[in-house]
Amino acid sequence: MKNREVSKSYVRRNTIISIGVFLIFIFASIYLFKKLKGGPQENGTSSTLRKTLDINEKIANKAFNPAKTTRVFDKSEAVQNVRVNGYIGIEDSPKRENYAIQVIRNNGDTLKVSVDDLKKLPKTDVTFNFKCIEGWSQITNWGGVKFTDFIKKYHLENESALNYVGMSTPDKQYYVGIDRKSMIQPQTILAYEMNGKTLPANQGYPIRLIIPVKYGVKHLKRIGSIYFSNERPKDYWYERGYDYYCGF
Ligand SMILES: Nc1nc2c(c(=O)[nH]1)N[C@H]1C(S)=C(S)[C@@H](COP(=O)(O)O)O[C@H]1N2
Ligand SMILES: [Mo]
Repeated sequence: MKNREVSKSYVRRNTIISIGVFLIFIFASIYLFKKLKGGPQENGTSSTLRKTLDINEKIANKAFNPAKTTRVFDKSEAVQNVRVNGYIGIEDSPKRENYAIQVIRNNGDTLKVSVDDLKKLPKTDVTFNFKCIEGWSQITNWGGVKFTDFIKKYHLENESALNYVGMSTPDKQYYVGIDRKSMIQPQTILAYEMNGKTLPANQGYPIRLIIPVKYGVKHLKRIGSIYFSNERPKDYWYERGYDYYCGF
């Protein structure tokens, strides 16, 4: 094989190009880093990242098919020692006699739904892999009322036609906003049981949200109020820099 003759000018040109590309890369990285760090902020993170998350949400939400169910497991596969994570808004224990979910109708009226009211509706249960954005997951079992059955029973069809559902704890310390399609997915339940027993206080007694198409953050423990809106309801972790959508 003939050795290739490499001219000095060829080497020089290539060296300059290499250094040039390297410098452009470095400066672009610094620029991007500065833009993300020092640039405008929106709900606890940079506007640039926020825009990306919002675009992801639009795509995910378009593609989301509420008829498609999350993988379920046999009840026997559910863990017995269910991890407890997050105590915001559930530090004191409520008196069950006084407890009722306040549902705000579109006309401003408030509907009060007690645990006993909910228990009169058909009961379903779901065993699925509960995932937290902190990086853990576990198979858990929950029993309660399908959100769609709740809508039907209380004639909230007009309300649930709006784009979002907002929920908060009775003391308003923890709150979530969830897109309509995820809420009407058939595995979304207002849960009052875990592993066939009354919900423990630290797991949202008397009623919590279980929404298998979302990460743990959206499974609000101890629902105090529910409202419907075309605008995004406020969301505790969104305000602190997390994704609004939090779905898979
Ligand atoms: N009221 C309330 N609900 C909450 C939280 C919270 O801090 N307060 N944390 C959320 C988070 S981040 C997770 S992962 C799940 C944990 O549910 P678990 O304690 O039943 O495992 O609850 C969610 N619901
Ligand atoms: Mo979480």
